[in-house]
Amino acid sequence: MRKPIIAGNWKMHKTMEEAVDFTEKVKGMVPSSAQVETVICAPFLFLDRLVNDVKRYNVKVGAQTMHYEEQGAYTGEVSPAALKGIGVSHVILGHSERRELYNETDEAVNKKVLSAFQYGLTPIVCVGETLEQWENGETNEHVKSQVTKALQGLSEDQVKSLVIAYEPIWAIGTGKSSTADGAEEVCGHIRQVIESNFSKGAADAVRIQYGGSVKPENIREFMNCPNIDGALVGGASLDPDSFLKLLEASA
Ligand code: G2H
Repeated sequence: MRKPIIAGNWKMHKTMEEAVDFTEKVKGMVPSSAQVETVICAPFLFLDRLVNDVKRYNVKVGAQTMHYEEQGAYTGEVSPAALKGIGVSHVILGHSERRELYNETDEAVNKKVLSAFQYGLTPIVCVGETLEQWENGETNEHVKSQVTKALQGLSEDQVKSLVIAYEPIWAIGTGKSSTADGAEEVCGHIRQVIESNFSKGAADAVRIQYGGSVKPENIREFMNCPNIDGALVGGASLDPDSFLKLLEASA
């Protein structure tokens, strides 16, 4: 049995005051960690405060990206060691916005995934196709390539413990979500890729989230799919009531 995982991806939203207000409203209301794993992926600036505010309340805190080196002359970057040092547990890697807007390559994503494991962080590895690839029927091929490259060099145990987020780019922040059947088919394909690249054990254990315009009204459709183990949620994770509804629907 794979435990559902719901991760809020706040992207570049909220001030510190708003972040603290959010955690005040949700803490104490979050379902038990035995039912659902809850993660908030916030901008770097709020992480230290959030870790301290929510650590007793079944909520884990994640970053939205990181550098793969431990330290060095990389102006503006944040290292995995620094994240681990303040109690961050998860990190989103290879989000399509990072790939598109900041030229993050499959090779860089792979380096970051390897580095995250080195520092004890759980990667949430994002993959997904563009509208054009979807329309041309290239989804499976593209996603297979992204998964294969991102997980190169990992051990079977590492694959078992990570999270993959399937996010069709055309569904991100557009209000246009994939159908549950469509998402299920691609998530099943991702599991097959893991099985052929690693093992059946790894494929059965790895958790795969769907992401792209998930909201309280549609999350159950996705959570009912056998190959979907949770959601990576942007817009609908910003409001405390909406975030709590997403958790309730997944517990
Ligand atoms: C996809 C998702 C969160 P949204 O980027 O990663 O955002 O739920 O706003 O589509």
